[in-house]
Amino acid sequence: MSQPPFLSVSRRTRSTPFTRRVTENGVSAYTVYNHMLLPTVFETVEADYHHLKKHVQVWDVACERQVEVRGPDARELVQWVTPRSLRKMQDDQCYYIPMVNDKGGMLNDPVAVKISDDRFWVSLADSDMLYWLKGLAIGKNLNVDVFEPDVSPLGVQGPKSDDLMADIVGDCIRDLGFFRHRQYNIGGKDYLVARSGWSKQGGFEIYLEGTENGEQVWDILFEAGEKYNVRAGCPNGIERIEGGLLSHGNDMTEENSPFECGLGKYCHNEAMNICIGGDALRAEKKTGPKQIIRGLTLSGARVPSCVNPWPITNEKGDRVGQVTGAAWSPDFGANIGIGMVDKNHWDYGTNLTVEATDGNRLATVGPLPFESV
Ligand code: THG
Repeated sequence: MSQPPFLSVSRRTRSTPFTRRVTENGVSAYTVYNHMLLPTVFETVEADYHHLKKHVQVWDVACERQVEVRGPDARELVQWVTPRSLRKMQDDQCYYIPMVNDKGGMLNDPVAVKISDDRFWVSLADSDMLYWLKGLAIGKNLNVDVFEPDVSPLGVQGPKSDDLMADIVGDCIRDLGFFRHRQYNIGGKDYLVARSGWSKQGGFEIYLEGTENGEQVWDILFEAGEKYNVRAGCPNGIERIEGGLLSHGNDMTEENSPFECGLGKYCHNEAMNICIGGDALRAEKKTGPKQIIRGLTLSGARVPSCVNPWPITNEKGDRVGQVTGAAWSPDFGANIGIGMVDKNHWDYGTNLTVEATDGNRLATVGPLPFESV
């Protein structure tokens, strides 16, 4: 087997306030996300997985870039771009929001962080929503500033993350609700900290403002974390499939609707009446989607990584879907995958064929997230 290619790092593949620490902690692979470095592996994906599910990790997820929307029309702009109703959203809440185009296709699936009625951060997945939001604000002549602030989320993920954070900021953080945020003092400075993150192991995201204190915050976490066996980590390709966490650009693109992505619960009638793409979404809500995201269990030896979608076929050989992520799950003792499956084939228990890179596999359709063992 030939070595995988290296990534050439330059100014365009932006570094983060934590990159030096990530390097010192032995990062072994990166991807690029929002034009910024995102670690993908430290030891091995499988070793990182076991550690994440048992201890606590610090994640450089600065690539979850923020678009700040600030001004009297901030809420109007954010509500215009999502079918999720923001009416009940409180000033300490984060909402997972589908962002759709004029046809109802998924442009992004960010976390919206509400700071006040006239100030939101839209914490992006990997697509250039800064220009979409800026363009819409200009086109509609809204009274808002739209810009990318110098804010870099740092994840603290894993079952021991509450203990670690409580040691640093006090036991009050244990009461922070899921997808709620508050200011906490770390090393003499207040930061917005939310209970959120791209794992199902529990944890927080510290929104570092400015670049200069990145290593200080990192070092505080590692010093206090020694007794919890803290390590540098990153979003994990096995754990995220088990947990059914979607990756925009991989599991879904602009070709897919929120209903296809299992995000129909975030499409509210009152919001679809006013948001971009709302007409298309209301029509699809009546008929139902033509395909839907599912978990798949694949037979055979350990699967290779799924770089480009693997076709799913039925017994006649017709294409009825595609797998967009797959991995061997040690805890399930099986190959697990995530993918879109057409109506008529999407019932749990349906057996299909997946054309993986290294050959065909039997596949059984099941729920997402995978049900815990
Ligand atoms: N945190 C922050 N920004 C982000 C991500 C994050 N931006 C990029 C990316 N992740 C956006 N995508 C997701 C996908 C899933 C979730 C969050 C962001 C997530 N989903 C919960 C789940 O599926 O269980 C449910 C959340 C809910 O229903 O409210 O957490 O991770 N800052």
